Amino acid sequence: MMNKAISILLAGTLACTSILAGCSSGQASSSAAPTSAGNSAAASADSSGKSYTFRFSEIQATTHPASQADAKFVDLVQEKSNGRIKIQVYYNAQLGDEKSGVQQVQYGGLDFTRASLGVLSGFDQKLNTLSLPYLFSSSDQMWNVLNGDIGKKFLDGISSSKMVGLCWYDAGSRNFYTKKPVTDLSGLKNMKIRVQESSLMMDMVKALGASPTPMDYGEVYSGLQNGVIDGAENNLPSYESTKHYEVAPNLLLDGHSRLPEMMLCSQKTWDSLSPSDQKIIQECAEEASKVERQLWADSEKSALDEVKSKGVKVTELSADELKKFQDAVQPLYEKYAKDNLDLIKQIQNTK
Ligand code: GTR
Repeated sequence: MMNKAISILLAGTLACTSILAGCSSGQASSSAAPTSAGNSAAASADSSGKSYTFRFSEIQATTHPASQADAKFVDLVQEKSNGRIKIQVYYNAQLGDEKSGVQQVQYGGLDFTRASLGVLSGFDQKLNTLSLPYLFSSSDQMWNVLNGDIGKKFLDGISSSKMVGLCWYDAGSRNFYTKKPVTDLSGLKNMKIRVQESSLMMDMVKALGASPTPMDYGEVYSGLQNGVIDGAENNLPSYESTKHYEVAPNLLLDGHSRLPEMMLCSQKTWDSLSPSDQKIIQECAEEASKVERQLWADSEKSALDEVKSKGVKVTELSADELKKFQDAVQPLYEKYAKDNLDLIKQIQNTK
């Protein structure tokens, strides 16, 4: 992962470059700077014919399924716009960490990003409801919720934060991984566990008896290596692609949270597009979501095989032990969703 100071500097430099580009072509938007249409056949189709180069911030490495789906999205947009709409993805947090990526999208300094609900619920508190531990019992059930009215309502709700929620990405279920072996709930007691910057995730770790330490994703590897933290929690493709398993080789498959992710467009960028270009972006995002879901399923399996082959000790929980985890987090439902219990029921009743 890139050093934070360098990445902020780089983000600043790129923003300036982009602002200059915007100024020279006389456009109001800093990053949505139309240039002369490279392909006049495309321009004569059903759009205004403007060309754009947008920026997309992705904190994951290029091998991660989210990154691969971002790349698919970019290709589809380029293809459907006949090359007029180009999107450059900056992987590996080159444009800053996840939270600052969302902030930049919010004020229009960046055009697109992809973010976990763990981070997004800091922007739209309603998303805490969807982030509750053990809310979804399977990936299929989660997708039936996300692809239905409830998912649509939460995507649309992000517009109050000056962003357009384009589609959902799967992010599997999250599991604890630790330097020392942990095989049951009591083993987590007082362990320093890294969490995303999320009050719900902090409360969840506390409810399970451990001590939450919020930390940037890019600092988790060294945090584990130096012993600043005893463990962390994440889904399997992230555990594998970051190589956190090298420094925390004990994986506890407790599947505490399914935190889906959203692809976001800046409202400012969105408003600069014609309705037909908006349609292209929306349709390509939905297509990328389908691709991501499949990529995710494949990579969850291969990531588990990969970490096992690297010597990771994997613990599965008995039904009784799993119930202890589920019981311990119940107070979070009261704290984060007491006004939304009907919605919780509706989600839980979705097959
Ligand atoms: C990953 C997610 C990232 C980031 C990370 C984290 O699963 O894809 O966007 O939120 O978790 O824990 O910081």
